[in-house]
Amino acid sequence: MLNTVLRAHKPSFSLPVGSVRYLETTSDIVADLKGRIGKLAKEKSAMMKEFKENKAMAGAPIGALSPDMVYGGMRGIKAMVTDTSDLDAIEGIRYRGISLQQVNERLPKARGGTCGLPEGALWLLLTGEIPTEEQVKLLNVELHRRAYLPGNVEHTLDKLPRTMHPMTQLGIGILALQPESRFADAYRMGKMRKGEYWEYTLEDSLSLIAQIPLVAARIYRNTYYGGKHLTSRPDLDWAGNYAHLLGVSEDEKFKEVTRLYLMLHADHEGGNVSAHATHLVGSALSDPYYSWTAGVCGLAGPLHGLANQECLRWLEKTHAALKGAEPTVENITEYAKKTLAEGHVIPGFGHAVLRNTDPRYMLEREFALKYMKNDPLVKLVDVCFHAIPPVLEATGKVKNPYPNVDAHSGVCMKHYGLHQSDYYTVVFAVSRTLGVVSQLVWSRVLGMPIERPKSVTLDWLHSTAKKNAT
Ligand code: AMX
Repeated sequence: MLNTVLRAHKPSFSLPVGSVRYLETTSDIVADLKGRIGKLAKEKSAMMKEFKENKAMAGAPIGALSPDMVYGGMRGIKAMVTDTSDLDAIEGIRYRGISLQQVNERLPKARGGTCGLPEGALWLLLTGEIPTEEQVKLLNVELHRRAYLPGNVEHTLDKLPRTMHPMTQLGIGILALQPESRFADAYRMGKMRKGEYWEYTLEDSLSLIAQIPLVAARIYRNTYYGGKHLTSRPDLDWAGNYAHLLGVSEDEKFKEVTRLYLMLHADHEGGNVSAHATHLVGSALSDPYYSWTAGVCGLAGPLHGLANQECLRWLEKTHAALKGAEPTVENITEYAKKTLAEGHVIPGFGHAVLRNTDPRYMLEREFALKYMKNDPLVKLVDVCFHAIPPVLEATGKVKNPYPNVDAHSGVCMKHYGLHQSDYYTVVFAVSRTLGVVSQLVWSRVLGMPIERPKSVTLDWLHSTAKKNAT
């Protein structure tokens, strides 16, 4: 069924040390994927065409702009088009209009599993369709075929200091893969027409998705297991194989929780730091490897992806402070107040857009209460769920006092032996690769231009606001 050919590639420019191989694919599943993206592209391109032809529509107001939006981190400014997912302040993230709860129910599962497969979520993000079991199976075959790391990339990763933060290692690893980019190669050689940009972006995206679990697992095993690596299992799905490569647990539930985690974190619309950074860099026609490296650097920030490592640390500190006492709403309320009084945020609570409990948190909570309810940290998370929102609400300034997904993820991972919290954001990054590359493909499908917003000086903003204030 599959007709995929690995061939040695002979590029015309000098290459770094190592065996760079390109994948020339004509597999039926990639053709199927491209066909479905193409079908949706017709519908979406018609909308874009209407904007181009109808000046009144293109210039119609869609919202007012005020100085607090400009100096306030661009909150509320509708300034990007991202079709893959949309974040509703109350319902949370929807992949192509479908709530996460529904996505989890409707996506194909691993044998005996209950969690939607993340590669199914990729299909949904790219095509707007829930894939069949057969499509997900073939997509996995395709991803396994692309799952290799050139020798020089392995060498680069293996030589990094063990003390270097895993996110720094990940950024280096993805950048080291950049010479694999078919998009960059085709652009450089002038053999790609504009209408083909998205297909080359898709090729790179699929390869990057196939490669990133290998990079991430290599970083983990180098940093915490003395460089003893495990080999991929082609019988496993994308996330199951990643869990296997990490090698922390033989428990099938660890594979299942990894599938859940990677499915839930796959996409979070376009304005969050890592997605926006990826989109911005991609808008300069930098390839997916360059673009996602930029996003990964953003994900490494403590107010964004790094928050999940901060969360586990905070929970561990709280657990230790209880000195063996059972967590209760009373003692956790006191501890949360102390954290605030010391000038720290409570990690895992609050959100820039959400104004409700994160549905991703609820899905992880459901899993945790089903499979690990006696874990002391799960019990603590449960008490925090009840105790912390009133404490944050009482500050009068926190717009969303409810938990976000990061408040639960670390505990689920730690339960199965993945306890190195410095590594958590890497797991997040593996998952988010699915969303950001889907967004890149669609930016190229829609022919989005280079981003170049106008910045203003503070003097201009101040004097203009003063003049216009009524
Ligand atoms: N603990 C203490 N204070 C908090 C808080 C929290 N969990 N969440 C918000 N606040 C404070 C802010 O620091 C801000 O204080 P300031 O006016 O003195 O600067 C005030 O409440 C208003 O903030 P906001 O409008 O409600 O949130 P925001 O959009 O500015 O920030 C976020 C959102 C997520 C950065 C913030 O809620 C936060 O720091 N939370 C803790 C870290 C965290 O969980 N991050 C993960 C986010 C999800 C992700 O990307 N993975």
